[in-house]
Order: sequence, then C-alpha cells, then structure tokens
Amino acid sequence: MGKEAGDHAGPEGPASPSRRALVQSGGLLAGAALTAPLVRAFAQQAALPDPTRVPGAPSDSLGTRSPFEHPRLSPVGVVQGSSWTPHHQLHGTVTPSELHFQRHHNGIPAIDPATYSLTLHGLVERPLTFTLDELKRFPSVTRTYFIECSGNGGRAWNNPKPEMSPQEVDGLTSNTEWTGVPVATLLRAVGAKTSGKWVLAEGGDAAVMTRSVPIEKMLRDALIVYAQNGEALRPGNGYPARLLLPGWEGNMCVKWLRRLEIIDEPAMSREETSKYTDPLPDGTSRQFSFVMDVKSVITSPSYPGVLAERGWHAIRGIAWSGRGTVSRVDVSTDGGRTWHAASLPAGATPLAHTRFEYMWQWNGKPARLLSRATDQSGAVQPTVDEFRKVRGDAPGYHFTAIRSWDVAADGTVTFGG
Ligand SMILES: Nc1nc2c(c(=O)[nH]1)N[C@H]1C(S)=C(S)[C@@H](COP(=O)(O)O)O[C@H]1N2
Ligand SMILES: [Mo]
Repeated sequence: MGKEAGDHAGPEGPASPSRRALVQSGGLLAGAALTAPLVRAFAQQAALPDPTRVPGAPSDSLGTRSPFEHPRLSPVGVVQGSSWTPHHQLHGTVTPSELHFQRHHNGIPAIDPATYSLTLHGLVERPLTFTLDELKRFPSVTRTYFIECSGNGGRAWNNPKPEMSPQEVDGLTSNTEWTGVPVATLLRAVGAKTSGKWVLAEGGDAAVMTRSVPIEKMLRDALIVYAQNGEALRPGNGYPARLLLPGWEGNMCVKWLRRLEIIDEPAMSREETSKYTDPLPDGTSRQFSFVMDVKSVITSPSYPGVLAERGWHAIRGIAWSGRGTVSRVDVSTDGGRTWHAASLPAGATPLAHTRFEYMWQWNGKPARLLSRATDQSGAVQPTVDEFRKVRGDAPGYHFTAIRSWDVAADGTVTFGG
C-alpha cells in the first residue's frame, strides 16, 4: 500500500513535565535560585507571590521556554518514523525549528559538516563537488516556504477519531524561513547540458532517498538550503544541507543531500513508482503528483480545547497552497450550510502557511466548524464527497478534503472528520 503517515499507530500525547513537580522544586530556599539549574530558578520565580522583591534568574547561554509552556512534537515510530507539529499550540506562521515536523525513512544520520559534500554530475560540462563552505560562498537567498508530507492528513482520513488534535490531523506540515543557494546557480556552475531534462536528487542517509525532479522546477525556484529560521538546519530536517522544492511534496525535498545527477528521463526510483503514486478509483495510479494542492485546517477551537463560555471566540487556522498564495478562506459554523470570509493578512506570502481568523459569537448551542481555502489559481478545497469521487476511498497521499470540528453545548471540541 502506498501509504505512510496513515500507517502509523496513534501518537503518544505531547509529553508535559509535571507543573506540580516544578513548583515543588521551586519551594526550596529562595536564595538558592542563582546557583540552581535555570529551569528550577524560573519555577522558583513563578512560585513567588511577588517577583519584584527578589532578583531574577541569571542570564543564560541559550534561551529556554517558560516552564509553563511545553509544546512538543509527537513522535510516531522510531527509525522509520515521523514527528508531528503541534499546530494547536502555535501562533503566527513560522514554525519554531525544534517543532518543525520530521519524517525520515531510516533514521537521522550524523553528518560531519567538515566532511560533507554535494556532487553535481551527469549531463554537465564539468562535474563539480562542493563542500558546505563552498555552497555558502555563493549568493544566498532567504525565503519562507511550507513543507508538507504528501501523507499529511492520511491518519485522520483513514482512522478519524473525535480525540484528534490539529497535531494528529495535520501535523506533517510546517513553515520555515530557509536560507540557501538556488539550484539554478549550481546548474550554471557545472554547465548543465540542454539534453538534461530531469535531476536525480539523492540523500546521504541510510534510506538513500532518491527522487527525480524536472529540470524546469530546479531552474525556477529550487534551493539547496543550509539554514532554517536564522541558524543551521536541525539534524532532523536535513543538516547540513537539503533540497527545498517550494510547494511540492515533502518527499522530494531530499534531506542530507549528497548528489544531484542531471539525466534525460526520470530514474523511476522506488519513491516515485511503488511509493508516492496515488491509486485512483478506476484502478490506475497517478504518478508525479508533485504540487501540493490548496488546503486549510482550523487550529482553534479544536480538540483538546474547550470553549469556557458563550460569546466571542476567534476561529483561527492555517491555510497554504503549492500553487501560490491563498486568496481566501471561508469559515462555516453550521456544518457547511453558510460560509463567511475569514480575514487574511494583506500581502500573503506565496507557497507559505498563511493565518486566517474569523470572529464568531458562540450562542452556547452545538456547532460544526469548517474551513475552506481557495488559492490564486482558483482551486478550492473540495468537500469530503467531492474528494472521494475523484480520489477514491483510500488515496495514499495528497489528502485535501475539508475537515470539521464539533463544538458541544458544554464547550468541548472534538474532531468531526
Ligand atoms: N534523505 C532523505 N530525505 C527525505 C526523507 C528521508 O527519509 N531521507 N524524507 C522525506 C519526506 S517523506 C518528507 S515529508 C520530508 C520531510 O522533511 P522534514 O523532516 O524536514 O519535515 O523530507 C523528505 N526528505
Ligand atoms: Mo513525506
């Protein structure tokens, strides 16, 4: 079966250090704060009735989160696994690097940046190998793009449960400010021949991930990135360098990239034949479905959140499209009978997550919340029925149907499928 995310069992809930334990450890001598581990010092302050009466915790060499905040990835599987972004615990659009989702087919390799290299060869005038430092000497670009695993949403489609959070529904997408060098620059450096129509990208991990990418995409906007939100890539996200194909399926963004081979036709690697093809209702399969279609997910209200009282509540979420900018998002609070335009930021970033928000006055009655995104190409997120008609009951990848959240009269919120 051509599935990945949907194959995994449900994740453990995000681990949360016991608040009571932190507060108790803070109940020690107040004067010990300056020498105690930082977390304990913070906890001690938090436990103090008046933090203006004693000096605060010492400066630190690494910023740490408040002990009252503990967003976590939720890992599924060990070596062949994934870790999911907690969208319901985040704000804005940039995913903190440590909360960027991870998907690896054979673990996270330990790569020494001093010995790392990237080779370009095949249909070129002069094959070249670049060290990391040499990649950094080229003119750089910094751009914000989402990555989405094409299996994202599969678990919620195949096995929906009321107790699913946005992390479990759609945690295999994240949004990052990337810095790197355009692939076009490197293709010029090696003198790619006009007979070169595709580029095989290969990872240096134990999965040796290989995907064929049309050369037009490589020339248009593909990047070799070495930085993420202002610092070096995280190991789980491809350290020290990876391929980034804006708006295309995450699997093609080969991490730990060690080789680009310019070829005249697709290599038909495992990941583009037996995997990452989409079975259709008529028994055929769709191959090379590169672009991620327009999609949205409500992140609040959502499970496990609760509406404390009737009155005004912001319905918030993220929307994105591999075809450019999100041009509108509509929200329904009555199960799809009526729709309201959500507000979007002016000047949405193309190929990146965008926030939407709709202020809703809850009357205390049961309600079903939906979001429906439209992108600049005019594509609209399909209903579940429309999606099923085209893609069948068990599409392996690219789950884009509209999802719902149910608000009960007592304010609890559950995933509605
Ligand atoms: N070398 C290599 N590259 C890889 C993978 C891998 O297992 N090995 N996983 C792919 C998949 S399936 C996805 S969805 C993205 C995930 O990128 P991330 O882990 O940085 O979020 O990386 C892709 N690149
Ligand atoms: Mo993926």
